[in-house]
Amino acid sequence: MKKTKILFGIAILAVAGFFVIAADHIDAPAVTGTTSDITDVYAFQNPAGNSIVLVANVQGLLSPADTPNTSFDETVMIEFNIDTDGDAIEDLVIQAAPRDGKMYFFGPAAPAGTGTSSTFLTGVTPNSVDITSGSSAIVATNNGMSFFAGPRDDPFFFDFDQYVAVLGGAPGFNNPGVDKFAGTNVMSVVVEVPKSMLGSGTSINTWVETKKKQ
Ligand SMILES: [Ca+2]
Ligand SMILES: [Ca+2]
Repeated sequence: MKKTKILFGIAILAVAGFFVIAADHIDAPAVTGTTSDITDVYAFQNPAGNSIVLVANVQGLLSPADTPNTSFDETVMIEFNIDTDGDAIEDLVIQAAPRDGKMYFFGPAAPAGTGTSSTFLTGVTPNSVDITSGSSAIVATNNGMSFFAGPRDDPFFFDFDQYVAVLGGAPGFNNPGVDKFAGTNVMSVVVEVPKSMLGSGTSINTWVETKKKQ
């Protein structure tokens, strides 16, 4: 259940970000509105329980009008970190990098180094998927893995106005709430990985980093 706790922690961070700077969907000025700007991270099992789906959403608060003009930054790598032995240090990574209309995926494989700097995995054959431009998703599947990259409706639901009201003394949230993100898009990178490719550990912790080419 450690994974659940980690995901909850991410949700809390997002909420805290909201309060301070309007949204975690808008990070520091250097990354706001770019592929470096992570909005949310999701990880869950497929219904059969034999694979893990990892989702990194970036570049939040895109309007439908702006979405067709938005693309992934080719100088930014999105790295999924996967810790399989509970020490909060990545044992495996999956790296996603766009080039000429395709998103390339490297891994899962052990990274050359851990921490804040990353280099592309070597000795692995990357998978790729055509980057989706419209609402109809292009999904590529190879070797039991599935891949997607492109714009999606932002799945993060948050009743921000009522959140502010609760902070001001309101008794609680309404049912149903009002999704402040309704009608906005994110750029989404999704990879589904068989558990058999993630080692034999008893837990999986995962987080996402974005890395700008130096
Ligand atoms: Ca580890
Ligand atoms: Ca890393």
